[in-house]
Amino acid sequence: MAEAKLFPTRRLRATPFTPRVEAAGVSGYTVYNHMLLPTAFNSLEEDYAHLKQYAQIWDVSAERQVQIEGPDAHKLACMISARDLRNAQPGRCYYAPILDKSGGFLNDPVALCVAPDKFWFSIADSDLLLWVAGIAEGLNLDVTVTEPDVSPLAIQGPMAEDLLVDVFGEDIRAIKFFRFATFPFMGRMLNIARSGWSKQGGFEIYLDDSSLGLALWDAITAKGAPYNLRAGCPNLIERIESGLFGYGNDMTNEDTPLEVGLEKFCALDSDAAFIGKDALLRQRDEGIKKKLMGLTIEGDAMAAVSMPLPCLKNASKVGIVTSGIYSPDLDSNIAFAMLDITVATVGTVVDVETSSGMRKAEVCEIRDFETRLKANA
Ligand code: THG
Repeated sequence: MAEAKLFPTRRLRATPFTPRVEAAGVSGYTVYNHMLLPTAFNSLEEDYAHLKQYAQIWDVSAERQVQIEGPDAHKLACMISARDLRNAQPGRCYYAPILDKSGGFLNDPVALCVAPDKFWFSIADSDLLLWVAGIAEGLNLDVTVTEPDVSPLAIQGPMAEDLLVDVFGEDIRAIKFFRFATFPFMGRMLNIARSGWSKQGGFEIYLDDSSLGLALWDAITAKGAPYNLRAGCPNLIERIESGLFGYGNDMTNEDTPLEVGLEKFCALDSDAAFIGKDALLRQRDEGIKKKLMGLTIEGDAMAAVSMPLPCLKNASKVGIVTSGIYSPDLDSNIAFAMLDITVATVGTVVDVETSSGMRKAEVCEIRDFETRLKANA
């Protein structure tokens, strides 16, 4: 695609941290929930190597919160979430597929139970607010559905914990994975969770007052030197190795959790009721026709896949590569591909139509990338 600049307008929102992100030398953005989301600083490969060794500060404000608050908040949260939230506890995060009536993904947020009557759905890139507010209105539920002034700032990497201890104190260490606690900052109490869109460890700070964005960034970077802290962002190479899927790229409303391999986050074997459940149960009985799998693609180091690449078997189309790039640590091109069930088996070889010609590719389990990295380590 052309390397033209994005023209800023009111519809393309900056974040409370944008001035610092710019000063840190952001080299690429994507648009996510109508907001700027950095995609690279130095280069994808340098950012990746640094993320695996040190600490990075990520402006992930674009992971907007859909807030549901009021007497019917829990009821509505349960209805829209395939994840069983019936026992949701304050201080916990839940990866929660949100499905339409056919079982197709509308979003795959992290749901935070902020209080028994208050939930934040920390969303991927789709206008989930409209769906949630529409259901609330249609059912006349006693809730308010809003996008509050909340902007997540992630600290990721193996040194993230020590850094945040220097900023917020030893209590940071007590936060368990996918839990959050509150910490004071300039007169506010911020939710800080042990979570984030990498598998290098780290935290997400939910800043609930935009006017403190630069002060928060500066307070953290002031303590960053011992940890070689740099600005970073979700990294394409690391997230493919780690098996983290991007909504809109790896799955859309055409795909269900069974096809993407996310059924473990869906309450199919309980009496939890949620939108899309009947369709998923039917699909489970009938069997899926396509599945998201891993691929290793042969040949020279591939550039980041920016458009779906056709996958062929005996010259017939059998699927698409949804995300892919060269992994330095695996010394291989790695990818996710949505494949016809007839070829979605480990060891099957398909042809991928890349920008640099046809290449052979071998199907693997997505978790094999992480297994191979651990074996190499
Ligand atoms: N953080 C926050 N909001 C987000 C994301 C995030 N919104 C958009 C996007 N990322 C949502 N997608 C994911 C996908 C996976 C995970 C988090 C967000 C994740 N999964 C863990 C895993 O698969 O091992 C744990 C899941 C669990 O145990 O519930 O971390 O990153 N705020």
